[in-house]
Amino acid sequence: MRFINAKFIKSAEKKSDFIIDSLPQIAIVGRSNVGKSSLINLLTNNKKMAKTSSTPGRTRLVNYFNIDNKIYLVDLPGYGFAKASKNITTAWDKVMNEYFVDNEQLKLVMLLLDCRHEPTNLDQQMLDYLAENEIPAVLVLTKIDKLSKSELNKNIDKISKILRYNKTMIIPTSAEKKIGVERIEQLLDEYIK
Ligand SMILES: Nc1nc2c(ncn2[C@@H]2O[C@H](COP(=O)(O)OP(=O)(O)OP(=O)(O)O)[C@@H](O)[C@H]2O)c(=O)[nH]1
Ligand SMILES: [Mg+2]
Repeated sequence: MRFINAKFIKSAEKKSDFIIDSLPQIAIVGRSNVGKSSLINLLTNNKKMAKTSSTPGRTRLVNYFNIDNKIYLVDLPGYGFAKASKNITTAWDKVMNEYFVDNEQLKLVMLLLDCRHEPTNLDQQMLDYLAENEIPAVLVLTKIDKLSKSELNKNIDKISKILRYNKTMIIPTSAEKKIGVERIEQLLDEYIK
């Protein structure tokens, strides 16, 4: 699918605010600052669509973007925000769990990883959690403009080994250099059918 018309619909703080209708949902998760909001801006070709920030933990709500009345892209709060208090972490778990469990419209989760860093325990836990709940997930690498081609390939090998995830299925992207849009568009076609 091509993303033509994207529209921010709403931010939800709790389960009763979540959108439940007939449109498929594609969610974006990953640690704070990994580039979730930037990926939405890349896909929708609009730098102002989702709020980005150099301050980690900016997006604390579940944000819904309607794409051509075909799907929702859902920007989820980042995990592993170092400054978050224990309470915020717990609130995060609760909202996430409510979002993921029994969400029949959720067709795919894109789990974002910064291509420069090794996956953390939280990334591993997220991937395991999705697998346990039988939610399809793909790995998307962000910020590939920050590495040379050979460094990137080395890191893809490493990430694929650590997470035991087929490396040909890992999608490299750069919001900065606008790389990866076509592959994600093709991928979504497979999951929203
Ligand atoms: N060079 C480069 N910088 C990027 C890229 N994607 C995101 N960034 C930068 O990384 C920072 C965080 O990006 P966000 O998109 O706000 O990250 P996020 O995952 O939404 O963060 P939270 O909402 O706080 O969890 C910003 O300063 C972005 O400009 C990219 O592809 N290349
Ligand atoms: Mg964000």
